[in-house]
Amino acid sequence: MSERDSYYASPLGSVPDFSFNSEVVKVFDDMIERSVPGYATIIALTGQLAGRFTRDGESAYDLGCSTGASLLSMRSQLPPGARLIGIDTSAPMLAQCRANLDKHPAGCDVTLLDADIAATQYETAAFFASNFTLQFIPIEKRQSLIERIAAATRPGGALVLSEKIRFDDPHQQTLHTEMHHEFKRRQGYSELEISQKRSALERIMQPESLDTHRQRLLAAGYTSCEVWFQCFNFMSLVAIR
Ligand code: GEK
Repeated sequence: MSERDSYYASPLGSVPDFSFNSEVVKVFDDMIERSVPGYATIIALTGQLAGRFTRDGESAYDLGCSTGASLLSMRSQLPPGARLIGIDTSAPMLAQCRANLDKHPAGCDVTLLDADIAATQYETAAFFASNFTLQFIPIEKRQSLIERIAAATRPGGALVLSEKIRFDDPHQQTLHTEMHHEFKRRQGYSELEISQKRSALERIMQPESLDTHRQRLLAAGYTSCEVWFQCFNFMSLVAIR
């Protein structure tokens, strides 16, 4: 577990765009746990889903692996001869991820790649996890990325896609945004921390609607997809190839 997050506790004047830098990495585990309702459940059950789809000798990917929470959960459920591949563009995230994996070395091999998930050639794999990463990819790149992931998912394999979402209905959008901010206040974040983090993410994180995600997954070649978890404006889908 990281240090307690107080990254946005002091007034910054003009708030720079959010970056996955070494200062954020120090507090990242606490930040995401106190910012995403249901995060611990999604991570634990990503492992359970990975275990169901991945057979001995097969590969599974974690896209945007950060400090390794999903990789550790997946590795605890995968057969010993499986192979895990974690990808991230942040070198400090990958260094912390390697350190966390080395603290709990039991289980299958894990390869970490310093790479852009939108520019990666994927090998055939049984399972892909993308937990809160697609939202940072420019919208115009998302369709072709999901198509390449779908093409690399073996028939019968799956993608777990977790994202912050927006709602087309303005009443629902307001309700879930306010419920999320209330969740953050109850996790100990101040109004200043909530508003500065929101400004920092505004330009670099673009949530889409559940319907947009669903249509993209089906158009890309997944045969079915269903929401298996949702809490306010955060959800996780499982798409089956
Ligand atoms: C978890 N999945 O703990 N290619 C690769 N990685 C990227 C890219 C990209 N183009 N853009 C951003 N990232 C994790 C949490 S965090 C979500 C994922 C959040 C990486 C970025 O460096 C960061 O580590 C991660 O995606 C997003 O379940 O902070 O809200």
